[in-house]
Amino acid sequence: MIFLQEAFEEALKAVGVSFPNPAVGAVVVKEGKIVGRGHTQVVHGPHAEVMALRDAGELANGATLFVTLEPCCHYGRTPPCTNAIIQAKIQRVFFAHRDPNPLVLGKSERILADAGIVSEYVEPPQEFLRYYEAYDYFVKYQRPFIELKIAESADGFIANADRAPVQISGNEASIWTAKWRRTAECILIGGGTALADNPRLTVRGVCGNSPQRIVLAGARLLPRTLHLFEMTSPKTIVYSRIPQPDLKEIAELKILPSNDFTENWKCILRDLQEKGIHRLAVETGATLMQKILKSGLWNRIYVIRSQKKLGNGLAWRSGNEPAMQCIEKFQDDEIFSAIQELH
Ligand code: AOF
Ligand code: ZN
Repeated sequence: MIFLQEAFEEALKAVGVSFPNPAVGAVVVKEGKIVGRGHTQVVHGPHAEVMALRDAGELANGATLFVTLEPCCHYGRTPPCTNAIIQAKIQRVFFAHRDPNPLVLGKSERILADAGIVSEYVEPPQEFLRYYEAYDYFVKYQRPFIELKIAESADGFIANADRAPVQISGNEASIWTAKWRRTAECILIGGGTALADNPRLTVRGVCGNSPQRIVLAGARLLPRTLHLFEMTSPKTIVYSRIPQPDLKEIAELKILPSNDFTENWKCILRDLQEKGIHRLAVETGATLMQKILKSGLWNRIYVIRSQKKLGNGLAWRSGNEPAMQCIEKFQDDEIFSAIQELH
């Protein structure tokens, strides 16, 4: 369904903008052509459907609406999208996910049917099958969905022995990573990775927003020269146990309360929960990965395994890892994943 794919591309523009509302995209289609597009605006602003219908104007009359999430039918901070759809005289609605919000779930289909509008659930495109996994989780548990990612060589190393950065995975995996990053509102790395790899953590090569950057610096001092501090809007958030004099004014500094990793991790997750963040992407090195796995406070893990061997280097596995399944095969890499039930 090409138009649903287009609606998801729209939805990506709302990630990191619309939270705590879900990031939704919509397109209005008439005679095989897109005549209106829209995505969810900042909270209190219009929903995706309203934006797309405004964009289409008169052309919405008799048209089909493709929307990534079941349209809302309740008065929240904004009026129901079902009203806007009925008023615009849309003929048919396709949506790709049922809204778990109890005020909405399953109700819009009947309201639209009563107005003579057929609405139908259709499965999302393959790439977006897990797109609303984090939103569903947030609605159910009021907590962010935590996704971990690490890349290893065929012989299980994540870096050379001297910790010098080395490109392990290939081009297709880099695109996969960019596409993964753009679905998260926040991305977190450890202080060790920040210092060794000096990453930018931006979304490049594909459309989408770069997530808010977060560094868990622990007891490491970070210099202001890192790429992470080049962009000051929004400022990168740095959690540390020590003051970071070099980062005053260029980062959002937060002091961690404890010497215990799990306590600190809970504190970070609470902050994200309060902000209404649905998905946290974590790109870890060996130490942080093992600490998070040990804490049990994570939801999904991705391991990119390259066909390339390093021969020697920094290993990350300690036996703590869950059993994983291959979910994607590329020319140079395979992606393995596991999910754990966490309430
Ligand atoms: C839609 N389209 O783009 C979004 C929806 O308080 P409100 O009025 O902004 O409503 C928020 C709820 O609406 C949110 O909890 C979720 O159930 C739904 N989000 N619905 O039709 C959208 N973002
Ligand atoms: Zn709505």
